[in-house]
Amino acid sequence: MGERCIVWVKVMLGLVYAVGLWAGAESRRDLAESDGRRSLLANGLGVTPPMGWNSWNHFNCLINETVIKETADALVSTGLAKLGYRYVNIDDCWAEQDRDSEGYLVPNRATFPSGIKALADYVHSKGLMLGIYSDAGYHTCSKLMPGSLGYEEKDADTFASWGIDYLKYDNCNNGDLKPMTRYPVMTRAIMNTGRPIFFSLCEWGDMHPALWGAKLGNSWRTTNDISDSWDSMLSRADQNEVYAEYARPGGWNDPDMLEVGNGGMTRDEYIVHFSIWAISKAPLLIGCDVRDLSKETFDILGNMEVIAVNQDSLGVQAKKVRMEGDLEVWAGPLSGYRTVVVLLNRSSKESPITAHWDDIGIPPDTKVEVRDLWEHELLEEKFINKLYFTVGPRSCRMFVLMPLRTNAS
Ligand SMILES: *[C@@H]1O[C@H](CO)[C@@H](O)[C@H](O)[C@H]1NC(C)=O
Ligand SMILES: CC(=O)N[C@H]1CO[C@H](CO)[C@@H](O)[C@@H]1O
Repeated sequence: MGERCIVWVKVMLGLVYAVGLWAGAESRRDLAESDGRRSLLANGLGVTPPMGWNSWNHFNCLINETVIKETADALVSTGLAKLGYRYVNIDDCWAEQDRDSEGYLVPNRATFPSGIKALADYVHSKGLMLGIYSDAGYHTCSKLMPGSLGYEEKDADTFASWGIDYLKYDNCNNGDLKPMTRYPVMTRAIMNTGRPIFFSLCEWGDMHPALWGAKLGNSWRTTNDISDSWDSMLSRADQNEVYAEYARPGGWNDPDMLEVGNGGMTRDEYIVHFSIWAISKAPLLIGCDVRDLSKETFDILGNMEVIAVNQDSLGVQAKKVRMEGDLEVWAGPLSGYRTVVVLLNRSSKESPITAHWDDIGIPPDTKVEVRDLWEHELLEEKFINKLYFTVGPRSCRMFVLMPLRTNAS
């Protein structure tokens, strides 16, 4: 075969390849438009995981407009707001037991006498945003207020008119109707208001919402409620990790809100909690009383370097890449060719843990420099192919690895 002929064959193959690529892209686009994978929810929110505070973990139903306002003040005065914690979210128990004669929700007259609109104005005046809570059922979980099932348009309109920025939508008292028949109705209602409202599906992971949540919400709970204990926290982390590949900008897995600062775990355990939530790209919703924040709690929740991992623009949830008994390596990619690694010792004895490049997705023989996100220092030592650290009992270490340019390249 002559050289010219070979050139022609190459050109033809190139053409076939290009046409194939084009056809592939077209058919993928057709598929996306025809099979309903397009989102009902196109609100542009949640490009990075939401950050803020929610009343439930600390206050349960013991809330009122004073505590919400004081929390907004405290988020600003502590500096947490500046670090990104901007949603102030009211959970269950904010409304009267009954709707008004026209079917509208009524803020609780005793605890929210000024109404929610006034509260939203106040929170907005602080540069923060206000979130509220309802339920895709007949009553909320406390049963102290109505749910939104059957009243989705009315309630969405109400929330929008008050200036609400975030809606957590729970799953209690649902009459055994499937989530897929209840949740999309509220998604549409919210979209119809024209106000961008972050929509948080609180379906507890019952029907694997990671598989369908991104069409309907900006985040979806993958687990039952967290409680303030090491075992509860780790089990939520584990259940949430299973769905890592479904998280992406605009839609996040939610292993429930933070317990950091509520007193049920040690400092090291809370550092594990915050580290795992951060690399899992979980919503970072503080659940303690920020009006009364210890230095220890602030140093955890306010760790800018860990927050930056959570808010990284790549938006890829980390995975558990190696387990040996209670020793685990969690890792995920960050923007700029960086990698974040958490070495986690779940046992009660100190132990060495090794992370290998082939487990954490770094090409072999890559030399990296390592930043310790809890010690806030760049390590002098450079690492090739693995890194190895001793990890305390029920503790973790957290690092960002940055590949170094070698002299050869
Ligand atoms: C408001 O709620 C907080 C927190 O539960 C409580 O300490 C305070 O007494 C309440 N204030 C009023 C006026 O009820
Ligand atoms: C030295 C030691 O026992 N450290 C522990 C940390 O985690 C794993 C899981 O049990 C244990 O194997 C190690 O024993």
